Amino acid sequence: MLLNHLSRPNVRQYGVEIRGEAVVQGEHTLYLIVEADDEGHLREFMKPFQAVGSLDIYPASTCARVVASGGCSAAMPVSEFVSAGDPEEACQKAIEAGLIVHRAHPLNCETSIPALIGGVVMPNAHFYVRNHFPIPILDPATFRLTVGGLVERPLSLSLRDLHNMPSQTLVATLECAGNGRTKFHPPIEGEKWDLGAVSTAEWTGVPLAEVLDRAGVRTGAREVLFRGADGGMVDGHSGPIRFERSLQLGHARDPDLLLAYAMNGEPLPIQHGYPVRVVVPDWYAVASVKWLTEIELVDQPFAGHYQSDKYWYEWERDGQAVREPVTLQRVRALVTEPAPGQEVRRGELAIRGVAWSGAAPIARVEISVGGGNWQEAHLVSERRRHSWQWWELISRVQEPSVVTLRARATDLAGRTQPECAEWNRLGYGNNAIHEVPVRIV
Ligand SMILES: Nc1nc2c(c(=O)[nH]1)N[C@H]1C(S)=C(S)[C@@H](COP(=O)(O)O)O[C@H]1N2
Ligand SMILES: [Mo]
Repeated sequence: MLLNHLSRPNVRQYGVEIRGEAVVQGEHTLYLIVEADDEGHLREFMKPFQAVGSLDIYPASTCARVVASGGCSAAMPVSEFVSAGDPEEACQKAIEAGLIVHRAHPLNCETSIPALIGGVVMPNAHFYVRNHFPIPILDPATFRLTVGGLVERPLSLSLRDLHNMPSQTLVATLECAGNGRTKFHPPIEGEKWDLGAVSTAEWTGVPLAEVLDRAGVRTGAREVLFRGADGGMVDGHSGPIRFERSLQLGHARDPDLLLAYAMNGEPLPIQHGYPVRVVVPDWYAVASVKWLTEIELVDQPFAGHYQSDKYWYEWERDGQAVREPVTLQRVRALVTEPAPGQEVRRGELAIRGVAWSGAAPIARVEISVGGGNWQEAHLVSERRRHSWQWWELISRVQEPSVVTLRARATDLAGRTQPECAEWNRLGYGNNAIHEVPVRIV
């Protein structure tokens, strides 16, 4: 029915013209570039697609014809920028989506490990959420991202300005530095993350480097400071603070850093930073500032709360305090299948999971079944620079018993997972080898 609908004569009847078509291999997604003089005609034409799945319509500003004619004359519908969700509903939705909610105010919830099974990316509804303050509500019509400090040309960018700039899309894994915190002994204060404070999405936005170029960085600038719209009171500060983080200028110019306004092809959901967030691939996600409203070029190392009081590994070694900032994601593998405690039948046993590392792509994942030798798993998904990697191993188990499955990842930089991660005061970066007990019946 849909193929007939797409036939040229039928398309013409709707007063629209198809300029391009694409399907994504392995996904049930069809992209069309459609020209129409009227949005109503276009929506009418697209209706049958809505009956079989979800439909998104975006104005195309980069289509060759539109560019040649001097840009799209029709105003972009503001609904285009409207985020999915309301902060009041975010918690309820998280529960409905099966996220494990640790705290409702501010909302903090993790992805359940079985929900990680299957996709290259996590659907937005299943993506873990880490907030330090209440979710701010930003009005898309009046929203401005300002770029100031040591720049030649201070900027004040509307959402439309950002959408009209060159865009880039990349798949990146975000992981909270506190992921796995509850596995440390003795226990540590802070959000009680198990292992699901990690997810992967396809992010679309403006390369940060584009915006820096447009503003013109002045000599003397050393760091780029990102300020979120959220804030509040924290221990050790007499007045309210904002959520702020900085990056060294050299790192900020990395072409893969994005000011993202879309997540898995949808406007950024409100809990993930609507309307714009930073995405810093490979780094623990604290660097990926949500609800971004200000960028400032500064000449001094930034020393705000989330930069210098938190997000440091702190150890005591030989009576000496030692500290190191939290930066790249440590190498780690998770077993997503079978689930802990699951009963599995004797015979063939499929073990699957994900693995990622901020320093380099995954080189190998090894599995040990019931304390046996390490066996190399097969890396299944496409290897993408900033995304987790799927792996699987088909093993055999003969005797009814309880066995422990262990998965250990190694990256191309030669980093591998420890048996036990070094305890640190704030409980970051616990990438100890994941162990999953299963019952063979
Ligand atoms: N503005 C702002 N940005 C923020 C945070 C925050 O509380 N406020 N939390 C950070 C932390 S610690 C993490 S782990 C990620 C979580 O991103 P997510 O909620 O989209 O998964 O956002 C980061 N960016
Ligand atoms: Mo985090």
